[in-house]
Amino acid sequence: MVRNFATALFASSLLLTSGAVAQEFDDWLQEFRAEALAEGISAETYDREMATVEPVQRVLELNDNQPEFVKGVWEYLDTAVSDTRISNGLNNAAANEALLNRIEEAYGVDKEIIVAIWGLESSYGAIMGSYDVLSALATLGHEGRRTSFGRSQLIGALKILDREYADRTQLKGSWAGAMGQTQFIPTTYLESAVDYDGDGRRDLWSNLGDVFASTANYLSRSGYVANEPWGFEVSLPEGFDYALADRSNRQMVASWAQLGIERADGVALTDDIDLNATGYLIVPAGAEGPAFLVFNNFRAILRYNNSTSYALGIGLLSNHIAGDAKPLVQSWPRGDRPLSLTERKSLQEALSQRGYNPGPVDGIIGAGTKAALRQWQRDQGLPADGYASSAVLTKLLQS
Ligand SMILES: [Ca+2]
Repeated sequence: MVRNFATALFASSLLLTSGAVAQEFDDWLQEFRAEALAEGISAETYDREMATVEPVQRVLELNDNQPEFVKGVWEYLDTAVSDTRISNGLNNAAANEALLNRIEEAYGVDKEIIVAIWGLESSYGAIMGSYDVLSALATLGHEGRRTSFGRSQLIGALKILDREYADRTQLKGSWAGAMGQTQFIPTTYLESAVDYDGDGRRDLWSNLGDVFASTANYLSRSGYVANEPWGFEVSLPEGFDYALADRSNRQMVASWAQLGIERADGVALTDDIDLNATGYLIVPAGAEGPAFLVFNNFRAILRYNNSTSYALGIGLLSNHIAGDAKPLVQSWPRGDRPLSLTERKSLQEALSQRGYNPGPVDGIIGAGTKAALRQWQRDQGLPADGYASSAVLTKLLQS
């Protein structure tokens, strides 16, 4: 009897809890309504579309997920630039050659880069995400570590519906609200999507002209420069100061050539390129791995997804699609590995204990930690690449 009573109490408190959560989410939707209306969304659109919005547990889980382990850039590239993705890219580029040529000409963006983005974002239209974008964005806007992103993108998605650019059944995408064949978030859609075929809709889900032109338009608006390479592998002279390999250190090709940097494929650095083209050096796996000189177009690709691995994946895949890929001269340090979150924190602690200032012990290898690591490497007579690998942590702990 008592036990039954306790069970009943427990069950009713569970119901109360989930009821309270639902009520709280509904209250938030009501509160957000005023914000959406102030942004120009009609009350009719808001009430019609938001009536069916629900919090998505899986979105919350993915949003909270800060992985303990990260992949080495080479592992990422193995998938991004796999044989399958290359051959599908060649086939898809050939099947759409005339359309891609027209769009390349119109926007000044290399068609191989457009195809590579299409390939990485959705496997050439095969995987676009099946989350209801409004529900996913409302979930992010309501709670978690990206509420301002969720709210602004939710407003964007509602504008798309309010202006009838797309209907609700089309508004499917990734858990973070990226939509269509090249995965535009709603605000990017509103700013950069193009109705290339002139049918009155900016259809990034099923119209390839709209997909390619929108992607080219976004890259162009992000500073893409026609007739400039994204980058290429380089070889660095003996004793090179790796502190120069930094995103903030942008120099003209002529200056890099003066430092003794050469193209890894043996072509002179100053051949076939505007000597005033400005680039920076990246060593994505530290001094033990390959180095690349990257230009404005690499930065434009980073505006798509702010990850060096991603931009490198796009660049290398585009070389394959253009038919001029060369194998890397310097191989990746596959025997080493990037540090886990716990190890990144112990690296920061160890630097701090040795009198270097890496900033807060948060496991984020930002500019401060890199500078501290470089200083320690310099003091040890090691290449100052600031790359936090398992090998460097071992040396640091032994020092
Ligand atoms: Ca269209």
